[in-house]
Formats: sequence, structure tokens, C-alpha cells
Amino acid sequence: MYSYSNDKIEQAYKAANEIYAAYGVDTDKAMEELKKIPVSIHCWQGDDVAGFENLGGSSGGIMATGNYPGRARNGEELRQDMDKALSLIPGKNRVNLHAMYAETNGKKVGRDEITFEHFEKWVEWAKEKGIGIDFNPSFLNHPLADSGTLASTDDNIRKFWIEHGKRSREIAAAIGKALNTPSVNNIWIPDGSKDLPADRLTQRRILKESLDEVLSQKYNSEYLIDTVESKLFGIGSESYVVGSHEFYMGYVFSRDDVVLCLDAGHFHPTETISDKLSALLTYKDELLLHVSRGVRWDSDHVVLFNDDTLAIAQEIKRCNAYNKVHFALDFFDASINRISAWVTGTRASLKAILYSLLEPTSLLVEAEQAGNFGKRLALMEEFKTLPYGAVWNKYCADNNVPVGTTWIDEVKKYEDNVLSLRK
Ligand code: RNT
Ligand code: ZN
Repeated sequence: MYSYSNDKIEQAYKAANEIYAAYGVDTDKAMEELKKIPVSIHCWQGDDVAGFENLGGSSGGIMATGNYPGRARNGEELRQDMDKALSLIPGKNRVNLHAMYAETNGKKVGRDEITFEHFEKWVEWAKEKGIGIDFNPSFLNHPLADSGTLASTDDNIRKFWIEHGKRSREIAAAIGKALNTPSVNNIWIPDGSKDLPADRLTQRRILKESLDEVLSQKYNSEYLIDTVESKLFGIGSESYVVGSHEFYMGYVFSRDDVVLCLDAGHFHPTETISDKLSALLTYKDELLLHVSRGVRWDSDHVVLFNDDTLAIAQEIKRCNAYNKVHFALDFFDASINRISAWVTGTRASLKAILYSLLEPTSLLVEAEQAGNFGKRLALMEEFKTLPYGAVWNKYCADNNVPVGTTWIDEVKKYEDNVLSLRK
């Protein structure tokens, strides 16, 4: 693979710095800003959303397809793989955990019994790196999730999941406290139906009540941020999902302290989440994004530096909202090397964020305010070829991670030395 010399990186950066300066953009400052924007990297890309419990049961209408060798099977392996991925991704990012990654020392501990101690290894690991952890209750991969969770009409099942939701918040708050950075605890449930339901309203009312109960305990917002994630359809819930976009919009707008999560793959296939950001930020000061890549019916392909990702980043930048939007990833691909999936998706996301920070936005707005839409369009088009790649390379070099394609060789080495020995 082509390996950049330091000279080449510096030369190209110097030229880029001058070109951007001519458009009123300070590339040094953009890199400083990027450093302060963590991307929350999801642990579940490392093991195909399996978790460590092996309980069977519904996978919640999501599915990682493929069986590339070397899947992480326990906490040690998953952390080892994440270490490798993190070493190839610039900046200080965050890690996003799910409750089903609890480590119970071989003991059977129910989802309604888990506590902070089952996540202490993750917390120690994050402490050493100085990074934050986000959290998710797991309403999937469990026999009691087969016919609904928080929206279940069965009292016992619902109670079980309400307790799980409460435990998860308690754990997330303890994690936030231990790491001294709020943990975003995201509630997503799969409840829905394959075919047309006759009564949608009852389940939605039940879900509202269950959420109220799960969220009833107040925690310090310096430790915990509560979010809820909507979805249009899943595998086996094609006709109806209880927690739809309108449902959760209503929920967060009728409460002060609950934040909406938009997953890029959870809407109609031609609908994008980028346009929704300014609408929501008009009313709310905080948002969680699950950045993923929808392909036809799948919502979770590896994130790329493509139009959709760029539009998301551009909108956050143009709304001046990087301090309001939590940028998390959500994809899972079991058909390729899982570490390369993490690195590709996270580097693409950070590159898109940097690209947005480098945009000469004020010139676009100026043209717009002058009513010169031809100029606005022409500038947008010309800005696409500004030398952001040189700034990205410099950012990677400054953060001591591989520049260009050389990280691919590192992943291959790791595959040969570590992953291929997992039989
Ligand atoms: C599922 C949601 C949810 C999950 C993770 C595993 O459709 O997007 O965010 O992907 O919680
Ligand atoms: Zn999601």
C-alpha cells in the first residue's frame, strides 16, 4: 500500500491551508474542533450483535448476515478487537455498549438483575484510555422478547422489561459517574408486527406507560442522558412498529429530559435524516444520531463517506450544533473483516465531520441571503473538490494513526495473528 512520507503530508497540508484560508476557513481550527467531537463506536459490530448470553430468542428484527471468521466471543476478545480498531481511528472517541455484553463470570444473571459490577471490566478499560461509554438496554436476543417487550400486553413480560430498562439506566448513570462523562442510554425496542394489526392504539398507550415507569427515577444529567429511538419497520415487523417516529417525537416533546434518537436507516428508503435535524433543533437542544447506511430493506450497512453521511455532517455544522448532537454509529456486517468494518465506518464518519467543518459555509449563506441561488449552487459544487483530503491526512498523522491505506495492512496482520486463531 502507498505510504505517505511526512514531507508529502506537510507539503499537501500547507497548500490546503492556504487554499482554505482564501475562502475564510482556518484548517488548524477545524482540526482542533474535530478533536472535541467524539464518535460513539458501537461494540456490536465486533460480534454480529450477538452479546455474551446465548439465550436464544428473537433477534429483534435485525440481522447481521455473513460468517467471516474471527468473531469476538467474549469481553476479552471484543475489547482486544476494539483496541485494534481504535488504534487505527484518529482522536478520542467513545464506545457504545449494550446490556447483553454484561460479564457475569459464568453465572446466569437475568436481564432484570444486572448491575454496574457486570460492566466494571469495560469501565476499567475505558478509564485507562480516558474515553466515555454509552449504553443501551437490550430488548432483543432473549426468549422473553419474542412477542413484545415494553409494549407487551402480558403484565409479567412487560414488568420484566421495565425492570431491565431501569437497571440499564442505573448502570449507565454509574458508568457516567465513574468515567466523569455522561453516558447516553438509548432505548430501542423491536415491538411490532409482521402483518396489519387491528389495534395499534392500545400498544402505543402501553409503551408510553412503560417508558414513564422506566424513566421515573431521576438521575444527574452529568452522568446520564436518556434517549429513545424510533423505527419504521424491521424484519418480521414490516407492517407496524409500536415505537414509530411520530410516537417518540410526541414522547420527547411532551417531556423535558428525554432526547430523540434518529437512526439513518429507520425511515422510508428515500427519506433522509439530515433534513430533520434543523426541524428538531428548533425545539430541542439535544439529539442522538445513529449514523448507519440503509441499503434497500437493510438499515445497517457500514457507514461510508457518501452523500447521506455528508448531508448529516453538513447539517450539524450549518446548525452550529456539534455540541448538541451525539454522533453514534450503528451498523453490523458479518461478511467482511469486522475490524475493517469499524475502521472504515468510523474513519468515514470523522472524515465527513471534518469535511463539514472545512466548508466555507458563510459564503454559501451570503450567496443565499443575496438571493443569488445560481452562485450558491455553483459554490456548493466547487467546494466538493477543495483539498480536504490533505487536512484529513494531516489530522491522522498528528493523531498517530495510519495515513491513507496503510491501516488495511495492519488489519490483515491482526487477522493473521489473532483472528484466524479463533476456532
Ligand atoms: C435496531 C436499532 C438499534 C440496534 C442496536 C443494536 O434497528 O437500530 O439501535 O441496531 O441497538
Ligand atoms: Zn439504531
